[in-house]
Amino acid sequence: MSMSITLGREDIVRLCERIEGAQTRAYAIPKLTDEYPQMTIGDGYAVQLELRKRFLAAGHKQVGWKAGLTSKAKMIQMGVSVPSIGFLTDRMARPESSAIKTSDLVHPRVECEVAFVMKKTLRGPNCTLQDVMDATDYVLPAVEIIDSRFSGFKFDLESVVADNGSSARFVGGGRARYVEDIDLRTLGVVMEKNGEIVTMGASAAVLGHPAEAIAMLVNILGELGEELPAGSFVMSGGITEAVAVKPGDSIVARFQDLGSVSMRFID
Ligand code: 0L1
Ligand code: MG
Repeated sequence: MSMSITLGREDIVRLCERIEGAQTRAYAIPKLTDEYPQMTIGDGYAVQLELRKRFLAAGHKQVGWKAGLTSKAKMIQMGVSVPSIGFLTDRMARPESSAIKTSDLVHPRVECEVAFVMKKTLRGPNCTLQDVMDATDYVLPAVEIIDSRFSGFKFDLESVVADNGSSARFVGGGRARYVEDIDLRTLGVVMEKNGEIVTMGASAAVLGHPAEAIAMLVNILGELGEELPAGSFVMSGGITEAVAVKPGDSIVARFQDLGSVSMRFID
């Protein structure tokens, strides 16, 4: 993956402001490549970095990272062979069982993920699944609420990366477990919406093993000249497909061995 930056500073700031407006005021925008067809993945990460700096300067605290597009099905669908990464902040976190507002989101969808909490700092390149297992303090179940800011979900990897991997909200919960006490590859998960099963899957859907997604995230961070600090909360990517939610919906994600995570959505 080329991380080369081709856009000038002015264009990066302009695109960052466009994304920031869409995220904070919850409106849809056309994908960025409509106007910048030559934009690279590196340009997307430059816009994402600008966004992160702005949020941190405004007092948001970064709590970790997320890997996205990590299931083979999603990668094939998008025509990419690498996942995307995005940052997570305290403003995106919501407690277990909470009511999540949708009026400040564009078109939210939920997906079940395994989250890792790190006890050692990791650096790419060449970070492996085993390195991730050794550096993990514990894992817990999570639901990510993604919210692509692009109209009609029409996007490409460059635009999604600039939009911080569609990050919007996340909920961790259930029961934390040490990685050696469970089989992270074969964890089953069932998602219920309003009491009906809407999707299900097994954690192997994420690159064969969710820790593999964390290793890829660390290697992408390495290409960007960054590391994954100890203490980070890291989401490994959707096991199930993303399911649309609207006010009045309640979601329960039941994870084998890890308990469940629930939330409801309000206007
Ligand atoms: O978490 C993710 O898998 C990111 C998905 C990005 C594209 C989308 O919004 O579906
Ligand atoms: Mg996700």
